Amino acid sequence: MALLYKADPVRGATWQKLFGAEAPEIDFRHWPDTGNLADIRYLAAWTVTPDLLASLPNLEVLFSTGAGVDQLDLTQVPDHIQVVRMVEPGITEGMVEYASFATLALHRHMLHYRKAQAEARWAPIKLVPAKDRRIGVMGLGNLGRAVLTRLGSYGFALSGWSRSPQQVDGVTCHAGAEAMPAFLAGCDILICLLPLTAETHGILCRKTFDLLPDGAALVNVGRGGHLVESDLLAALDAGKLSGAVLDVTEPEPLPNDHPFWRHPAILLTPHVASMTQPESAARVLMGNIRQHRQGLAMLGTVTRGRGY
Ligand code: NDP
Ligand code: OXD
Repeated sequence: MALLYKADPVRGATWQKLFGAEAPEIDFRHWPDTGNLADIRYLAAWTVTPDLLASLPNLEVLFSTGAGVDQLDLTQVPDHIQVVRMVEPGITEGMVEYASFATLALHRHMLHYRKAQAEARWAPIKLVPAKDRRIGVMGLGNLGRAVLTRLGSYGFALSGWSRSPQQVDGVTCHAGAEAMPAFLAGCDILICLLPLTAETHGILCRKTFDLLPDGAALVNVGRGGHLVESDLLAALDAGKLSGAVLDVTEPEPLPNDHPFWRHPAILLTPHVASMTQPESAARVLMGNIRQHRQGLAMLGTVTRGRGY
């Protein structure tokens, strides 16, 4: 029974060592050293091609090496293969840090001060207490919940929005499309932590921005495909939105002449909000393979019909 790893080679070398030491019963194979392809039951990859899948006749589970699975064309993955995304503490902690940083930067007017400094202007803005700043998170999954819990420690007023009803301590939760206007009306800072699916594609658009309070700000840490870029630029230029922190774009990287690079109200980072951490992720993968060998549920199993 073998696991084939085909992704970042540096992480692969770390995982090979860890599997050798902690899960010797799992035959870890690092692409391109595949050995006999018929032995491979598990594949860990960021993306796959139909040819690769077709070459693995006994594949049972495809593990995404990241938290999202939108980079995989699930229609190309045969139905009998389970798809599992990465749910591991390293990704969660990275996202909690980044979302805290972005929220605090917007809350404390750092985009304004960045511009003022560049212009040698001393331009203080009145401080808003955290309890009077309303933060809303779209997506109450593994990451959205963890982010809200940490933001709660600063005293912000918190709300969240998901597809099905959820409960998170200290957070006003909304669910479904019909609850979206009420949710958005209470977000001074809106954080997108949704998976990219057919339903969520383009969700950060003019209609959404219009439902936010005037001067609200946006943090997009989901996927570039969530955002309608021209609608964001129009909302910033009209003053409807006051700023945006964007970690994800479509495409990645952005072309050099893209307006986001130089927009004074946009803080752009190159998809670094969070990263799979090799050690903690390897242990989650080992745990999942052991669960699967025993016929038990795995952490992060994707529901194909929902796309996440
Ligand atoms: P989860 O699958 O755990 O959570 C997804 C949440 O989104 C759930 O609450 C779900 O609702 C909600 N949701 C899904 N579709 C809809 C919809 N149509 N309307 C309303 N809510 C919806 O995902 P994670 O928290 O683990 O990750 C979220 C995303 O973060 C990833 O898919 C990835 O795109 C992004 N990410 C970005 C990183 C970066 O570095 N920028 C790093 C890691 C992840 P329900 O609870 O009802 O199921
Ligand atoms: C992920 C990501 O999905 O890095 O893990 O965005």
